[in-house]
Amino acid sequence: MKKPLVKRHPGNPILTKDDVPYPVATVHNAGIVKHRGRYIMLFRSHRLNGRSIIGLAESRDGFNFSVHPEPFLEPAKEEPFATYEEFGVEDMRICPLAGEYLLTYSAYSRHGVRVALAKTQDFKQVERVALITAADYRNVVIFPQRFGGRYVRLERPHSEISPWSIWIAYSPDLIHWGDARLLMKPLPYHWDEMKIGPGATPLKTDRGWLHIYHGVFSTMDGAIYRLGAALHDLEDPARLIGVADDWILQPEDPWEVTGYVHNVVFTCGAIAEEDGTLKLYWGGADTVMCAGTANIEEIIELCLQSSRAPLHP
Ligand code: BMA
Repeated sequence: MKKPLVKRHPGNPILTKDDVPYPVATVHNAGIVKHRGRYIMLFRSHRLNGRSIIGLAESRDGFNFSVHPEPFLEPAKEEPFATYEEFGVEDMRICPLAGEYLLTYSAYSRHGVRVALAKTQDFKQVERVALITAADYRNVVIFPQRFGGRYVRLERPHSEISPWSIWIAYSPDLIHWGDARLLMKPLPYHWDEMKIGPGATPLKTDRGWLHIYHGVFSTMDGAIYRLGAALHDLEDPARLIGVADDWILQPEDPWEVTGYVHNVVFTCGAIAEEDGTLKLYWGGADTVMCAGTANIEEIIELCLQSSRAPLHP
């Protein structure tokens, strides 16, 4: 048997609801970043009313985390955010840029799902900036660098005509976004045929921006969420250098196969270590947090050697 690209951490699941000092039903879909030598994880939890909040966990080694006594972000009380966060806040991504951290998350309300932007410098004070999409968007990841003076993001709008694909958009100020373009679509009869969406904040490597995304396949037993890898040009992230045809991770462990939503591995964050190791984090079955390691070069090779067309005719 070929050895798996992503090696699961033996201590998985690395974080569960039992580690959280306030009442929650799940711990999953966490953004992650290294801040002053520590790993900071911003994870999603369902409260016992079924709506989501974001908690904070901290670690020295990236695998053993302890959770802060209070949630990090709960639905806002102030407008305009209160109206759009009424049903919960979900799936936060962390983008380190120019000495601060940009936080993007899904804001749910009776008006649909849209994406909000907040900022922090220290993970203590958090300031909401703006709602940066209209409804029917999720999974916004911002590149941790500006290109030609502009911020760049990957996003996942949804329409009946063009279901759940990955687009790119640009902004001069993080508030106003435009110049949007379709980059990657689900491929028919492929592991990602139902939908795809941005996953972890893209990681800068010598050979391009590595983006770990999710793809979904629909079966008679429900959907299966897996993770794939794509490599974007360093200078022009709208140019895809390679998209791996094979997935890099699928639900296999019992806590990925069974849980709140069966058969889900879903990432919102990964870390590129200086020694060339990728630390990848994913929610298992929307219930627990898991981690694994991979060799960044091997994932890049997969993107280049077995590349599929990002857009099919
Ligand atoms: C997606 C999002 C994710 C979740 C996944 C599987 O639509 O809601 O947060 O992990 O479904 O339930």
